[in-house]
This record gives sequence, C-alpha cells and structure tokens, in this order.
Amino acid sequence: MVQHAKDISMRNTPDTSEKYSQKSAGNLLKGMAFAVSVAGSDPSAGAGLQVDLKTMTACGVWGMTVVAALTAQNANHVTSTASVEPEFIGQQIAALEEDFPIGCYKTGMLKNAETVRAVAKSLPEDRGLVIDPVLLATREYRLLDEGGERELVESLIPRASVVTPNLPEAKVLSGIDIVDAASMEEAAHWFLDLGAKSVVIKGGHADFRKATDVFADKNGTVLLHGNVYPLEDVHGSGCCFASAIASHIALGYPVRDACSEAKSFVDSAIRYAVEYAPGRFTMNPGWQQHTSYGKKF
Ligand code: PXL
Repeated sequence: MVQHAKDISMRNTPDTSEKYSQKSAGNLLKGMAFAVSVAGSDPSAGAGLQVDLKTMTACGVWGMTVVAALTAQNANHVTSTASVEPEFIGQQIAALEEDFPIGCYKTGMLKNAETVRAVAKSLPEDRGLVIDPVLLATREYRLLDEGGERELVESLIPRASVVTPNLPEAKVLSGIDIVDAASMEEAAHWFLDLGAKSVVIKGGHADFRKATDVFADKNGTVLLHGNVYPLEDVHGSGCCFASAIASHIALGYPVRDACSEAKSFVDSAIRYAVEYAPGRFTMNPGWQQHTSYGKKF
C-alpha cells in the first residue's frame, strides 16, 4: 500500500528517469485494458471523442483520446470544423505509447488527407485498429474531404482489424450501389480485398433488412441483428459502436465476438437514447448507470 502511494506521488511529479518512463501507467493500473480514440471533438458530447470515452469507460477499459480534429456543434448541427497540426497528432500518440500498453486504437473523424497521413504514420503496427470511416455528420456536414477519403482508402483501411462503414459510407468508398443483401455482401468483400482483416457494414440506414449488420472476415460472413427503434438518425451511434468494438478488442475478445458484444451494447445505448434537443436523439453509453434519463422503448 505504502509503496503504491509512493509510486503514485512520483508519477505526479515530472520524472524523466528511465525507471518511471517505461510503461509506468501500465504497471500502476494493473489489470486495466487500454484503448485510444483518435478522432474529432464534439463539444455536445453526443459523438466523437467524447462519446468514445464514455463508451470505453462503460465497457470497462481505460479509454484515452488523441484529438485529431475539432468541431463546433450543439445538439442540432455542426457550425464549423478545424484541423489539428499533423505533427501534434503524432506527438499525442507518441506520448501515450511511452506510458500505456495500448491494446486497441479506434479512428473517427479525420477531416482531411494530411490528418489521415499523420495518423497512419504515427500508429504502431502491432495493435488492434478499428477504423470508423466517418464522412458526414448526420448526412449533412462534411467531416472528411475528398482527398481524405482517398487517403483513408490507401493508408488506413488496409491496416484495419475491422472497418465499420455505414451504408452511405460503404457506397461512397467502394463505389458499389448497395441496394440489397447481395450488394451489401459484395461491398463487404471490397473492404476485405483492400486489406482490412474484417468489416462490419452497418444496416442502420437500410430500407431492406433494417438494423442488421453484415460482418465479414476470411472465415465468411455473419449477420449481426439489432432491434429496430422508431428513431431516425441517433447522433453518435457509429462512434459508440466502433469504440465498443475497440474496447472489447482491448479486453482480449476475438474481433468477431468484439463486434457482436458491441452490437448489443449499442442496442441498449439506442434504447435509452437521450433527446437532447426537440426531436434530436443521441446515444446514451451510460445506460447501465443513468437510467433516470433517456427514452425507454
Ligand atoms: O457521427 C459521426 C461524427 C464523428 N465525429 C464527430 C462528429 C460526428 C457527427 O456529428 O461530430 C466529431
């Protein structure tokens, strides 16, 4: 006990000695799993880094954040976005790598090609990697420009443990017109052919087989079924899903199991969705604790 307290106080004073620079947080936070979101900030905390962190905490991992882009937004809309110096993104990742035995990274909004390149260059090779190819905020405001889309396809998706496009994102990136179950599977194979180890194409926007996702890897395809709730877009659902997958990978689940655990977590976060502006619902990753708010179906 005394030793532990001493270690903590030493961590709180700047100490660059070899003794305290090697995976020190990993040693102190024994038994924790570590996951990192590399994404954009949403000040309303419905999506982006903020919902990622809430999700990771709820899934039982030590979540951390690398700020890769910024948005100004409230419960209704995004009003503007800004980028982060590519070099500074690398510095944030390098700082975490010095201290934490990170099991899985998750990427979200990356704004442009420069940012995607900086992230690809800075991420270590030997970690779980969930790529959420965020293109638009609720089908309106562009969160990744066209150059960024190309860079994502070239330098990040091929490295993914799993890539998690929704239907519109899968259509734009693959160029495949997804209109039914067969074309959804074809698109899933397009991501595998690109080099991603697995893919989940989310069926939330589908007018066929609604709320059913397609998971595919080299062993084949499985369907992940969810409940259909009477809500249009729930803000932050993609971020929450990808973060829940990253958390379960960090906890040691095989990717396919991580995806089905995440699907069930997200299903509850939608069931308890929060109406934070009239008619605007956002995810409630705290559904296990905060059932006093949120909508019950
Ligand atoms: O849901 C996609 C998304 C991701 N990241 C940030 C966002 C949004 C949607 O608004 O704002 C920062």
